[in-house]
Amino acid sequence: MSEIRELYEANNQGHVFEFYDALTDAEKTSLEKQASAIDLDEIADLTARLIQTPDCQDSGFSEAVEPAEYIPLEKNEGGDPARWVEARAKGEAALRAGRVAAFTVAGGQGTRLGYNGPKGTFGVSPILHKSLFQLFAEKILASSKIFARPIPWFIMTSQSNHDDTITFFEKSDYFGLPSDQVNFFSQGVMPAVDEEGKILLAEKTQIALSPDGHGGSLRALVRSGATRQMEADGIDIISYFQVDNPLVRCIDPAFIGFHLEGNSELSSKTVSKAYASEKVGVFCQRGEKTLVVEYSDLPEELAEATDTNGELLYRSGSIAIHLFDRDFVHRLGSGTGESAQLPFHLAHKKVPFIDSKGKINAPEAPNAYKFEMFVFDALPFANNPIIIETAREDDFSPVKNARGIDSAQTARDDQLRQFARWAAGAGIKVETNDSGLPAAAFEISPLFGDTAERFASSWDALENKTELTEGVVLA
Ligand code: UD2
Repeated sequence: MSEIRELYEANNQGHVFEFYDALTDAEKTSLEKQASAIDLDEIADLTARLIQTPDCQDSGFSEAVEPAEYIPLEKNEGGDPARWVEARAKGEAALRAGRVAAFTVAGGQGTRLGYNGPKGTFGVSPILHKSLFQLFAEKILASSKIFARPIPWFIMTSQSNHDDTITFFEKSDYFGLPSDQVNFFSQGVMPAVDEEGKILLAEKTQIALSPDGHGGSLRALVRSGATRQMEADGIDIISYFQVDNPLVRCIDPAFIGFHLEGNSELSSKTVSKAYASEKVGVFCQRGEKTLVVEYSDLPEELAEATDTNGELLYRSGSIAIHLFDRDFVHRLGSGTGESAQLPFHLAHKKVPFIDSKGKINAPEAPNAYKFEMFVFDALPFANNPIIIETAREDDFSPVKNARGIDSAQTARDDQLRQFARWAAGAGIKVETNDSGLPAAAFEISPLFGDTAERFASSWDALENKTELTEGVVLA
């Protein structure tokens, strides 16, 4: 019996090799490879702690939690415009020095959107239906040109969308970016288990594996060699954003400046929650530690509690935009340092599996547990974490659902509103409704202008100014 099979037998997971003897040599090797990548002690420990004694799960929420402090936007109450000017200059200098990389987590399965393909390939821009990846590529290219330094872009995929993601970039010629500026790596996986912690088989040759959560990005950055490559290239700031947000400023000088000024290992952007039940985590403080309490863990009465001004008390929403210090990622991603390991969270899901008779079961109710890490759980480990406020309309409009809130439609409208604001700011007459939505849909490419100021200067320089009527694209 092979060593790995013996190990599985000894750990009460021998059923994984139930059909092994009837497999071809190639299938045997493949199953052994999958099995060797799983840390059985970790699975046993997670089963005992999270599944069998669920009260042990630390959601981050406790009595001692208070709303976290943040740096207000320059235009908002308490904002200090001079401080923002200084931060912006500092960030621009770091960009000109080539210290920044962009990083997108794109390993999620996009189940809620119901789109068949890597989420980043989903078309979102109002006229040209540019994909999320294309918008990010053009924003990164625009910043690379402005700061005269190529900004490397790291993209984390998952096993199931890795090849399709790369093919998409190859077919589109990397949207104008030099191909060696774009780096792909796949995130880690965790097996799905039943209530007793038994690892499920998806097929006779295949363990039921799923991505280890966006928190897995830290160890994937280390394992893939990305942090070492960054070190060799003089990059020490990683600009992290999710694949689902077409409005995100992939590269934001003011944010970078605040991160550097505060000597922060992990900085985050916040917006005030739009309503109490909005599905974003909230930034909190527990003693000295900053943390995010996920929306599903914040008790309803606290989510709805208001302060003396009638504003939500826990309003500081996490929109999953962060800056990581490279050495911090390396420390946490390689699990060095005292208890430097992100916790796992449990998800109870429907997972099809093969039973001991070799029959495929498609459960109608959740039958299995998946283990995921969340990237914001890195916050309590970080020295000097900084949170800055950002304007929702310029940084956050996620595409999560097929329709309704946070859908392709809302993201399209939010892009159009941004284009209309920029146009109005440049003195162009644009007819809008009360919500700021322009009557005629037009599109501004990030390469024409990726901020209000850069749009205005490109517009100024434009010789043949067209009217911004339906379908016009400024590229
Ligand atoms: C996330 C945050 C929420 C808020 C919101 C903003 C969590 C648990 N919650 O909610 O607090 O900030 O985003 O939009 O994160 N991903 C991977 N690999 C994985 C899982 C996810 O790369 O294994 C990526 C995924 O491709 C996407 C991002 O992580 O870019 C967010 O994942 P999600 O859609 O599961 O997060 P959501 O909407 O529950």
